Amino acid sequence: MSKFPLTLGRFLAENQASYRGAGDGFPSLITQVGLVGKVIAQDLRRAGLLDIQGTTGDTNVQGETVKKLDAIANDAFVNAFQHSGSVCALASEEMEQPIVLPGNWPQGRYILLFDPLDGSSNTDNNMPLGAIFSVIKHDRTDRLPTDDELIRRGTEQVAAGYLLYGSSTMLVYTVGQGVYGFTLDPGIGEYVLSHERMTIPEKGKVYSTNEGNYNKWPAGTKKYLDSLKVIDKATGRPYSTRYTGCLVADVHRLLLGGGIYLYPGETDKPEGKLRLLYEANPLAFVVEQAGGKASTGTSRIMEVENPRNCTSEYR
Ligand code: AFP
Repeated sequence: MSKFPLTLGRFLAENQASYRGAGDGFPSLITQVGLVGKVIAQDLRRAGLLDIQGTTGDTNVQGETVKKLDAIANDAFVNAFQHSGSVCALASEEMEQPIVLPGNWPQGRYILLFDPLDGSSNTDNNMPLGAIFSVIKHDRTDRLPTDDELIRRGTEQVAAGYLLYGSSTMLVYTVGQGVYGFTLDPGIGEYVLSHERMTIPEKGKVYSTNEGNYNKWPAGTKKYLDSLKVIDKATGRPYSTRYTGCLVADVHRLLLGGGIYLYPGETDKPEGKLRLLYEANPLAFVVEQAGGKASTGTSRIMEVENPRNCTSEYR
């Protein structure tokens, strides 16, 4: 007889201690994230048959071409959350300005920052995609958050995680008490606990990076990368390369099998590509909670002071 599935809803009901740090509103918030995942996964399963591939013709605030699926996924998050009563503000990699909910709308104490569709260069080739979310709290009840209050250090996150649209759809999150992974069972339309307390193996065999940029990297980065390819049985080298172009998928592989992901700064672009608020901070929280390390190369990602000069782009 098959085991009765431990659904996300039942897991949250039975394990209140597992989200206490994030507060009582967390089950409702994570359920909404899961709903977005179901809606988008359904579209992705039929992507080649629907008019949802290709670009919208617009450029986003990061200066990148907007894919139709970027816009669809962003709308899904906004629609799921703006009347949910879970949040008071939303900020997305795809939106020029954050949405601070009008005072007379249902309000929650959370602020949700998200990358609605991670790895969008994969949209037209049936490759993995993801979404990343970061949750911070707005503790004042007398007024809504200002734009400045949306930009915090990673250590202030109360929850973070991702949706992975791969051969199956997964919802993975942490509230600072370990990392939990749920797989969407399409037969019953529920997320079922599949990965309890995900822990990164101490030693991995894979590095994941866009090595096409090698000649743009500073000498130290090149040297490090070269060292991963040295043949040395004692230290388990050389590493293998695996790179999907979807950060969520590459980080998920590392959570399960260990290894290294890097998107180095370039000589002419030392800050690199990954966005601190929408990508690096939330995944750093997950990685640390799974026993790994997340570094800028010189310091802990989650301790990077969110520089005010990032706000024009909401990086
Ligand atoms: P998008 O979400 O804008 O597609 O960016 C994806 C991403 O930030 C991350 O998911 C990938 O690891 C990385 O960019 C891929 O960038 P390259 O195409 O430059 O390798």
